[in-house]
Amino acid sequence: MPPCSFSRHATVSVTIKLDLYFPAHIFLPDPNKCSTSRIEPTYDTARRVTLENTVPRNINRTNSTRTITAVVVLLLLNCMNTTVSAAASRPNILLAISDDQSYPYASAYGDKTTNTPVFDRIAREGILFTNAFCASPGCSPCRAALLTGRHTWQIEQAGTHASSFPKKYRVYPDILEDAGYFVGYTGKGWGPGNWKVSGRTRNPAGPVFSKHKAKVPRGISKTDYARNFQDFLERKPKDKPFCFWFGASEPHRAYAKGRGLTMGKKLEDAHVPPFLPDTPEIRSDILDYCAEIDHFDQHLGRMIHELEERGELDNTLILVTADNGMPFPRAKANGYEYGIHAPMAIRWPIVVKSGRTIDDLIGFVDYAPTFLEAAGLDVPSAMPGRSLMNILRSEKSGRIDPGREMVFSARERHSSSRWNNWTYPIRSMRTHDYLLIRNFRPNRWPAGDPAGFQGAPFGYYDIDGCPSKTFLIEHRKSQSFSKFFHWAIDKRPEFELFDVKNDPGNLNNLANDAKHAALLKNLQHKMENYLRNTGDPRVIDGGDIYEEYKRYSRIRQFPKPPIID
Ligand SMILES: [Ca+2]
Repeated sequence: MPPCSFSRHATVSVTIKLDLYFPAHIFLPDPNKCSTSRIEPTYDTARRVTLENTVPRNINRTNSTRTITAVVVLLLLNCMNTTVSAAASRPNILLAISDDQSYPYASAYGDKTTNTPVFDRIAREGILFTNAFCASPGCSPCRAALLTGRHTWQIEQAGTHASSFPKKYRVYPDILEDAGYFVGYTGKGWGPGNWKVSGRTRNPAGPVFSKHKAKVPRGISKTDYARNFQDFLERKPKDKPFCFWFGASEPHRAYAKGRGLTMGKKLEDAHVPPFLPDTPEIRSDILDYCAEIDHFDQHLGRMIHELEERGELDNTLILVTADNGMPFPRAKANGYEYGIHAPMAIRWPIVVKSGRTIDDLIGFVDYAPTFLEAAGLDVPSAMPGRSLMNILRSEKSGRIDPGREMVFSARERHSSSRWNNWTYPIRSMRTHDYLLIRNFRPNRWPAGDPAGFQGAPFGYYDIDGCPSKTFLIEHRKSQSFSKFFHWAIDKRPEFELFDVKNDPGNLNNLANDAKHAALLKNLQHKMENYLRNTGDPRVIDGGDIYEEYKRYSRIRQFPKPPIID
């Protein structure tokens, strides 16, 4: 017998009665822990439907006889349906992740060029997060960190781009599936990379639901994400909660050039980051990027409509974000703000008080622990991330958790863009006011070797091919624009320090500024300690192991550089 006087039936009955009379947030003894903890009386949509179907609508405090009758009926129903209720009391989990979208490109953040009413609704009816940071500025390592709840430097090959995904690192969809969840994904799961070579039988994001295709404009994925989600829901057993990964391929390049303008977006509305030239060409490229963000948002809207139709929306924890920053020079594949700072919002109305904006620093390693805790599961000790449940349950806005002092992001190899398929190792540490970056191999080219491949005049292949990259290369000697080119491609010092509030484009490196010397030392110490304590090979033994991890995508050949490090 557990050392506790509450049975599961008794607790459920009390919970239902409270659901009739009291607000959603009440503290009761937890029968499992015998300590005061939170119980969500309106947690269970299936149970609430039962309630509405069986209890007279006019039940009230003055009609005690009918109230007692209702409670007795509910007690009996619960005795009959304990197993079903136990499963249904867990929320559905919907992760919606776009591909290459930076903060603040969503209309909820005030961006004028994106049109994201669905993201805005999630934020309005839940929480808008202003400080969520990707685990890596690249697709596969960031997705692997999200899936495992571990930093990229803790998951071997999965911590670099387009490699493999060792089977020993468990992912949250598998853990939830073992706990009774129905699991699936559509669009882009974990990738690019080779999960089969690791002995896995499916993408780490789960079983794929991507067979439904749609007619779409050029540049947009043919996968009909929302229709596939519908397919997934139709296959879901009624008594199981679900865990679904909606991975859009947008706004990853390539874009149909000029599509943003064609859609009616205006050049003057485009938010041009400080490290890009403010020209019509760049603005138009940004409009095309925003047009693809809109596509992601529209499919999310169809998914939410589907959940509403099925009565499943309010018991679904929806988290919307992006895997890394915008595919522009000095953004994606960089440790700077526009490479790692992501849009993020969460809606889960039976637990989360709406209309809040949270400024706490959030890392992608926090999401798997959040999903597991929301599902009532233990968070494995190997996950360094911290569940967001305390923030979700809080009713406050602003900064909530004083323990959230810093978040980390990391990259190794991105594209094949240097001699010998070298990586470009970066670690970023973001506090509320500063961004510290360590470039572990400062003799290498951060955006890739300058030499082109197979006759191309220029390389820099860690920058996606695009009109903005072409513009920088073509204007590299222009008096007005050469600085933008050099910001994107020049070699960087080992340490960079930025004041993120006054320098959101991260252009003024304070690492050599005497006034910031003490701060730099303090932050370097914190970064070193954290990386060492979490087993980062880069600080423990130099991290040359990263050069050995196989890349499964295209490999390019470059001339041997003068310095081999
Ligand atoms: Ca991406």
